[in-house]
Amino acid sequence: MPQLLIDRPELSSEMRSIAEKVYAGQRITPEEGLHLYEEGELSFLGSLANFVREKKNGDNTYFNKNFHIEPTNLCVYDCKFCSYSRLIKQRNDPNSWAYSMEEMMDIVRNYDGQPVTEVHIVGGVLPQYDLEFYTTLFRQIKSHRPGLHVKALTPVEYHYIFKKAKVSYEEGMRMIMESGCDSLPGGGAEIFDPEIREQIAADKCTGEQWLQLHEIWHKLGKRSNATMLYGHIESYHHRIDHLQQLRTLQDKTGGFQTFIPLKFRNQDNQMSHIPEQSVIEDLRNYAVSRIFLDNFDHVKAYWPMIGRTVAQLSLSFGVDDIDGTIDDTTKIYSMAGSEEQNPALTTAELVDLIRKVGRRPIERDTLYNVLEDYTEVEFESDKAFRGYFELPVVS
Ligand code: V47
Ligand code: SF4
Repeated sequence: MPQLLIDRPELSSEMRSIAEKVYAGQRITPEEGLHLYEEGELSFLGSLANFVREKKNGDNTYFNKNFHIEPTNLCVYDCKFCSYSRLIKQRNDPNSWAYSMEEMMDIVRNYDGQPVTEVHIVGGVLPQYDLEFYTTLFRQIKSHRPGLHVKALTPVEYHYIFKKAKVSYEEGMRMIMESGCDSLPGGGAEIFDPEIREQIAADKCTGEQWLQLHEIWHKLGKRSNATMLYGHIESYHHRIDHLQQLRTLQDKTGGFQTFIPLKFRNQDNQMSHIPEQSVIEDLRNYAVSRIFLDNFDHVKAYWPMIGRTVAQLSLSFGVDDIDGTIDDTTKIYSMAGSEEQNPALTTAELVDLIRKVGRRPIERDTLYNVLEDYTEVEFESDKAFRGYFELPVVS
């Protein structure tokens, strides 16, 4: 099958040599990555990325049972792409919120008795949500439900709260680990290039600081995710630079679990004049990321951001994870114009999405331990559907 791709007569010698490298399990260079972005045709990229995906994960397509807590959308920063945040002076805006510790614990308690395995905590940055606040929150969650994996906050928050508490990155990271934070989500990475970052996300932690905090976290033996915000004012060159910096850190620590490309959504933010990229470009981006990041085990299409249909398509373009049930607990992407306005999927719906494109639905925990293989599991809804077609025909 791969041979068929290489044998295409119209393939340039550069593309053939890249394909040969990928099939031989060799790493491609940044120049070759750039060439894929600039010249790679969709079906060619898809075949190569699918080869890598199947080599690493077969048909397995991972999801989890999770919910989010977004402590506040008030923020001291003013990222130009952010539709979700409000400045402190807008605290009376009906679309702003700031939960107390007790309100956040109520959200956790709402899931008592439900089979969720992960809480994902991320939101705006505010002085009152400081190191003391978050370490207390993590302790309270763990004491209420020790088995719930706490995936919380990004270097954007950590840089801010450690500075305010006058602790070093190393001390701060140890403190949050000891208080019950289990892993870091991938947010806040945006684009590492300083010139682009300055224009879209001035003042918050730099790309270098983002990488440094993840490195320290990995050296404590913990895992994290990585993202890239694409499809705004960056060029392919900036994307490759970003991917290259992630690949280099991953060589050093091996601590990243999954890479999540985040498509710039343009509703109601200061960059709304920039048109969103096409679905073809989204699929090309998933594919190039999968091919380039040879040392990442997983690439995720976050369905509340990209929509469930494109998430399904992405499974043929290098993606092997579509995130979780979510239960309508995040507003970041509904406020930015995603087609998913109330993101919530039942297990049966997630499984159905994955099965319909011929892949194996696997429920995982945050660290990719397999919890259940749903390939052959039948849901009540499947039975009802089959029953409908099996009704005896009355003449
Ligand atoms: O850092 C904000 C992005 C991120 C917009 O680790 C936007 O499993 C596009 O990182 N258009 C936070 N993107 C979300 C995030 C994440 C999501 C799902 C799973 C995981 C994980 C991590 O959202 C921010 C920023 O890059 N973002 N606004 C927007 N208008
Ligand atoms: Fe604040 Fe995060 Fe939005 Fe930036 S992306 S304004 S840091 S909430």
